[in-house]
Amino acid sequence: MTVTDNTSKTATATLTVNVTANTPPTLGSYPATSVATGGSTTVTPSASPTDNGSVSTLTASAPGFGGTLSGNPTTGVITVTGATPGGVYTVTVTATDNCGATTTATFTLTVNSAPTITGATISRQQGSPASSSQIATVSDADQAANTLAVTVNGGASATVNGVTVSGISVDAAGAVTASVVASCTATNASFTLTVTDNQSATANATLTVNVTANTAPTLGTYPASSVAAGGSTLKLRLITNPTTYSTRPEPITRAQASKARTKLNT
Ligand SMILES: [Ca+2]
Ligand SMILES: [Ca+2]
Repeated sequence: MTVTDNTSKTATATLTVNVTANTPPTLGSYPATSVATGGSTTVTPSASPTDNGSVSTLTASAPGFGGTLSGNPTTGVITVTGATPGGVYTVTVTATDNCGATTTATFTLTVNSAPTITGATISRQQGSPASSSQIATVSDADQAANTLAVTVNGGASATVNGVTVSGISVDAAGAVTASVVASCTATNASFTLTVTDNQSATANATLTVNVTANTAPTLGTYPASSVAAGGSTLKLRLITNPTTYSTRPEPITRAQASKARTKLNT
């Protein structure tokens, strides 16, 4: 540098400017993220991007991903829209500074298809023993059906109007079975079945249980019978039921005869 006065005398000195190298931007870390097929979400990093100069652009890309990924260079937030097709992707986020230096970070993006469930309509008779029925069918595009979780009214079992559903299981084909029993006073009941996949996506369906009335027991017919006063034996024979009884009259004691007569008269 040179200074000159009005008589053209000069003096010089040196100005030294030390230049340190540009540094690339910094990026926070991004969490693994799940989004529904066709859905949208935002992914927020642990820290906003920084730079000694300025962050010019923030971009994101994932090979095979069919949706849109866009980045905010100020906040670092990545916006995912139109996520498709289903699958697991590695998203690379690139921050570029005003000198063209870059820094990258990656995160896993899972595009998840929601599970499906179709509820059944079944019947039970009041007071009949518990039996197993198929209560629904489930599926999921991303995982085996028998790895899906199914609940009834939010739990492993439920009772509505005297109808109890319990012991839910799902087979590889997606058939959901459970033990279903109706009490002696049960009436028609419906239940909400919920299927949940490994990304916590859910779907609901209704299980309807139609309850038929209890019926009275059946009995065979009995013959008119007599017993001699003071006699010591009485011959009785069942005419129709149970059929496994001997058809031959069997001798019985007076005490047995009295007991049988009492029962017949009540
Ligand atoms: Ca820089
Ligand atoms: Ca799924």
